[in-house]
Order: sequence, then structure tokens, then C-alpha cells
Amino acid sequence: MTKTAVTVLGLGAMGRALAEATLAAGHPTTVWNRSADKAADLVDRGAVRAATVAEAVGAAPVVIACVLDQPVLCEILDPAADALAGRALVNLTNGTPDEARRMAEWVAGHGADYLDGGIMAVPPMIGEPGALILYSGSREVFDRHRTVLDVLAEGDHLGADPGLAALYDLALLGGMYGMFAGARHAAALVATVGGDPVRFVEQRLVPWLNAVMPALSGSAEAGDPADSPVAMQRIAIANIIRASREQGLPADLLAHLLAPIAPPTDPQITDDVRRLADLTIG
Ligand code: FVH
Repeated sequence: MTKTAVTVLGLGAMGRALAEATLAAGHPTTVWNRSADKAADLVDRGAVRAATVAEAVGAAPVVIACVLDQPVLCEILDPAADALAGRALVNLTNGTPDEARRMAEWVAGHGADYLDGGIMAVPPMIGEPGALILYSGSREVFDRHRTVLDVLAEGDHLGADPGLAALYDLALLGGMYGMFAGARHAAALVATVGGDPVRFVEQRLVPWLNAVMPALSGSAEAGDPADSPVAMQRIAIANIIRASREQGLPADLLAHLLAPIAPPTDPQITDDVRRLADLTIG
């Protein structure tokens, strides 16, 4: 079966993993990177190195872009705009929903189709079970180039609005970073009494988080959970803030922990949170 040719723009940690996956699956792969030397070993494995972005874009019907951020993508695509006509740009660069919508418009203005994507994986996961890419924008591109996209990760098309994938991606990353920030603070708190932060995370925190994971879906619902009422949770969170201060750790950011249990629609709870935050953080 003839394999669709693919271009990959950007050979950072993630772009390289994407190019390796398309190459391994037998798709003729053209690559471009600002630092051209990063393409050397891919060329040894059969990739074609393009000298310019325009040459790379012109080499394949599907162009996968994965660079640092959206301003960088705009900067490199601008001189190659004319080469886009009739192709599909699959933009897997992290960005905001509005950036994705603007990119979709710009790409359409140059006669090309647009699919935005948010990669829910780290580079070693690409091409492996468990990797997921959220897509939005052209459903037609998603369906037409499924054989290429499926070698990268499982794909989930969220809808026609090009901004959807970025929004879901950032929402998921926000949840992840909130957890990481909580973990760093927890480890720092344990270190104040001589505890080994790495062992604490491995032996205590990870099992604890796994145990409470089933409660996560309920945490997005409005209302007062019967077995862990909001009034009780507010006091526990205030105590985390007070304990942090007692142990000499900055606690200001922890006030945000109060927000998830204080739906803004409930003026009573919002007032309580404000007073509690004033009390503990002032
Ligand atoms: N790596 C990860 O874990 C995450 C997983 C989820 C998705 N993200 C997003 O993927 C985009 C690329 O991330 P990356 O990991 O490949 O990032 P780097 O290794 O830092 O590579 C950056 C590439 O961007 C190129 N670049 C940077 N500035 C410019 C510029 N001014 N002009 C042209 N290219 C530029 C850089 O080129 P070079 O430094 O090698 O010459 C790399 O190709 C990103 O949106 C993540 O959020 C990754």
C-alpha cells in the first residue's frame, strides 16, 4: 500500500519523536528544523532534510508542525505561506484556543486545510499505547489522514472549532500542573522535619493520590459532599496554610486551594473563603 508522504517541522524532543514514528511506519518523511544538524540521524534512517520551510511544506500533503510556541510557528510559516496551498497543516504546537483559531483562518487564507492538536503524551510515549492526541478543526483532514495520525497516537477529534483541542489540552495540563505544584509543596513540607522528599513522594504521596483518585470526578460537581463536607475541607486547607507558615514555607499560593471548594455561584462560601484567606494569608 502506498504510504502518505509527511513533513515534520520542528525536531525538538517532541518533533523528533513524531518524525521517528512516521519514518518507522514507512511514511516518506521530510523534516526541517532551525538547527539543521538535529536532522542528521533521521536522514541516516531515510528522512529527507529540507533546506527551507517552503521546501519542506511543498514536499508532502500533510505537514505536521511541532515547534516551541505559536509565535515561532507564525515566524517560520510566514515566508512559506505560498507553499501551503492544497495541503493540510496539522499543528501540534502548544498554544491557546484563540491562537489556534487565528492560525486556522490564516491557513485557510492560503488555500490549505487546518487541524489543531494537543499532545497528551511525552516524547517516549509517541507511537506507543497510552499516547493520545486531541484534535479539532477540519474533520475531513482528520479522517483523510487517519493512517498517518494513528502512527503518532490514538486520536480524538473534539469538534470543528479549531480552538477546542488547545482548550482541552490546557485544561488537562492545568490539572496536571496543579497536582505537581501540590506534590512539590507536600515534599517541601516533609523536608522541613528531615523527611526524604523523594521517598515521601514515592512511598506516601503516590499511593495516597491513587487512593483518592476515585473522588476526583465528584470534585467538579456543585454541592456539598456528604462524607467530606465543605466546612470540614475549608478548615483542613486553612490548617495546611497555617502549618506551612509554622514550618517556614511560603503559603500564599495555597490560598488557591480554597477556590475549588468554593463555587463562585455561592456568595456565602465565596465570602467565607475570602475571610479565611485574609485571616491565614494576611
Ligand atoms: N516535550 C514534551 O513533553 C511536551 C509534550 C506535549 C507537547 N509539548 C509541546 O510540543 C511542542 C514542542 O515541544 P518540544 O518538546 O519538542 O520542545 P523543544 O525540545 O524545546 O523544541 C523546540 C523546537 O522549537 C524550535 N524553535 C524554538 N525557537 C525557534 C525559533 N525562533 N525559530 C525556529 N524554530 C524554533 C526548536 O528548534 P531548534 O532549537 O532545535 O533549532 C525545536 O525544534 C511545544 O509546543 C510543547 O509545548 C511537548
